[in-house]
Amino acid sequence: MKVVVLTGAGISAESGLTTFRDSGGLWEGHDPMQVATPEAYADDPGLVQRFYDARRAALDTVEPNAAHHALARLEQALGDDLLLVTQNVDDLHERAGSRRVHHVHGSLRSAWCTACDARREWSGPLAEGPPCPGCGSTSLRPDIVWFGEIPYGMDVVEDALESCDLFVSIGTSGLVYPAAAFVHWARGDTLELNLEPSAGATDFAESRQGPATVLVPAWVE
Ligand code: BJW
Repeated sequence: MKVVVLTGAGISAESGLTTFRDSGGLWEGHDPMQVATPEAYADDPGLVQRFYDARRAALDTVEPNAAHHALARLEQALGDDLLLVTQNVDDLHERAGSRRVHHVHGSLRSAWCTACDARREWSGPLAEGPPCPGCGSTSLRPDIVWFGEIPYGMDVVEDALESCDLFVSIGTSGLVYPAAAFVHWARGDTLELNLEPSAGATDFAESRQGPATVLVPAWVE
């Protein structure tokens, strides 16, 4: 049985990472959604770098939860028949034991040098403008897909959805494309697991409501 699982911010909420649209909170007086754009970065790179530096540092304070662990067990059971696609830029799936995580919106643990185009693992801050270890320029930005940029590895996701038996969407509001359209690309059965019905809930064959730490282990077992 070929399964594609998509995760969003809701799966990490119970680990202590705030979601984008539930919190309604501001960061240094800015809507997080206004910070996650190339235009915001061009206008004020320091502000955007501090936003991501803070989120990168926060990763060290949180742990994967029961939902991340359940998906790692699912990978052990299904092997190559599972494609785990995440919109999240945290590393909680990997720390729960998932070996093959497809990060379509990039990763906080990676920096991208726009001068030499290299991407490399990164754990410290970027706001101070550290030199790129490869070319020495100070052109490192978070390796994150912002609005208007092209998500990573969409060909792999599209192929997997077109040949899957089941697509499961977990903890995402269904407001951001292309992930919001995956339910339409999926050939097989479709299931949503979310705290509340998402914007696309009625497009799924089944939609279950509740916290991810309850719904995901129950679905996997
Ligand atoms: C729980 C829970 C618990 C809470 N348990 N659940 C008009 C129409 C259609 C499209 C567009 C349009 N105008 C522009 C576009 C395109 C645009 C887009 O979608 N805009 C929309 C706003 C309309 N998209 C893009 O620009 C994308 N690129 C693109 O389309 O390129 C073209 C292309 C595509 C494909 C092939 C080739 C070319 C890029 C999108 C980049 C998104 N980037 C961000 C920020 C960067 C990452 C970061 O900083 O972390 O990614 S935006 C932000 O939203 C982040 C997230 O990954 C993403 C999705 O959010 P998510 O995960 O759904 O979180 P929330 O907060 O919205 O929802 C959480 C959910 O969890 C809620 O439902 C809760 O109820 C639930 N929940 N606790 C279970 N305990």
